[in-house]
Amino acid sequence: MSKEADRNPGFDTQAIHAGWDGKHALGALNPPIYQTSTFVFDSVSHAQKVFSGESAEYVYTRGNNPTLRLFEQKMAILEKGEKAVAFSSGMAAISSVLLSLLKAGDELLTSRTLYGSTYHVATQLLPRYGIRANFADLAHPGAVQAALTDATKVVYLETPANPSLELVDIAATAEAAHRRGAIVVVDNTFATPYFQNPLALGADVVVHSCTKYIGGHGDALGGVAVARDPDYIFRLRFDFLCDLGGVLSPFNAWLLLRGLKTLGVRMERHASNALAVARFLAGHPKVERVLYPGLDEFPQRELARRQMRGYGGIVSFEVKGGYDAAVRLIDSLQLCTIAVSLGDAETLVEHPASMTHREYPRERLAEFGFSEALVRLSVGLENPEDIIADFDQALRRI
Ligand code: LCS
Repeated sequence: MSKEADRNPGFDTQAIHAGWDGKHALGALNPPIYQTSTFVFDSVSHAQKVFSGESAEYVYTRGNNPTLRLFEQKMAILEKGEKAVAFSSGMAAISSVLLSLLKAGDELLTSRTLYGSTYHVATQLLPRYGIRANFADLAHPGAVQAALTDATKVVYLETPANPSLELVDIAATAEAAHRRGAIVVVDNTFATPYFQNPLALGADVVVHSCTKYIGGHGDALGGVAVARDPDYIFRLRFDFLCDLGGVLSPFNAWLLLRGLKTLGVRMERHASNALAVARFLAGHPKVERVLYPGLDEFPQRELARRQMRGYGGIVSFEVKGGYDAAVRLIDSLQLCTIAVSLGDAETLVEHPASMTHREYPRERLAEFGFSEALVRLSVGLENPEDIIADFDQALRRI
């Protein structure tokens, strides 16, 4: 903020102003893109001061860069954490966080529905390093307590989950995990900090795919981890990001900063459009069930109200007629676009069992909270009546 405020500024004000006053950039309204790989020293003794940590200046963009730092500061504020570290993608953030918190012999406890690549990390990558992943229905109260073992060091969850939209009670999970000395990591990609702050509910680390709503325009990959403990973020940056090398580019940090300015207004519109589409689908005779935390009939409606301030832009639904009907419906859409990713201005539609979640064993999808009839919809910013009209015509074709 450019001036000391005696009251806490609101979310949108912070998203626009926090960390930036333009004074150091010739008065520019927008921050510059520090498009540089390295930083210059006056002398070896100057370099020694920076390398020893005596002076907090920049060395090399793999360690930090002013454009990235501004993005990290904003994300830490918006997520109600102390510090953040940016990554080149959501997966770079997630894999680095998991590798930083687990070692051979440890166990990861995770919710049964996860984004496909995160599921792959848990089931394929971590076991190669002697780390076991246990899956449980963490949406079920009491499940976390029953599934925790002495070896569980991390409880990892998505809420709402991709693609089932199942919720996990963050506060209750954190309480149970902390009692057994485990750390809780929450992927907050679907809700965004505009609608949910897991750290304020007791989680230890929040991760995001910033590729989605944070950027908001489908033009940049990025990720971030935010924590309450600044020492953890320091270690994550220097012991993992710097060595594994999944660094965000300055240009993408700038695009994400631009996206953050409109996150609040975009999320309001994504959510109101999603509710309108979800209500239309819920009333349609060819639709079996609709999953959207903002619908009154959503099975975890009370939890949604308790831990979220709004319900986001993702709607999943099952059509009557299974796989064939789902595929025919998707192929019949004219305005809505068939694509993975989510959180963009365009309404994006995909078939998780064939696309993002094809790693999941087909015959056991029900165990993971979805089915081959499931269609996932990232409701965009178009006029809602046009999105609904497209689904109306496509549903007529099945
Ligand atoms: N977490 C969630 C909840 C996600 O949905 C994704 C990507 C990631 C993490 C990974 O982020 P990335 O590395 O792509 O920035 N989800 C995608 C999806 O559902 N379709 O395409 C990508």
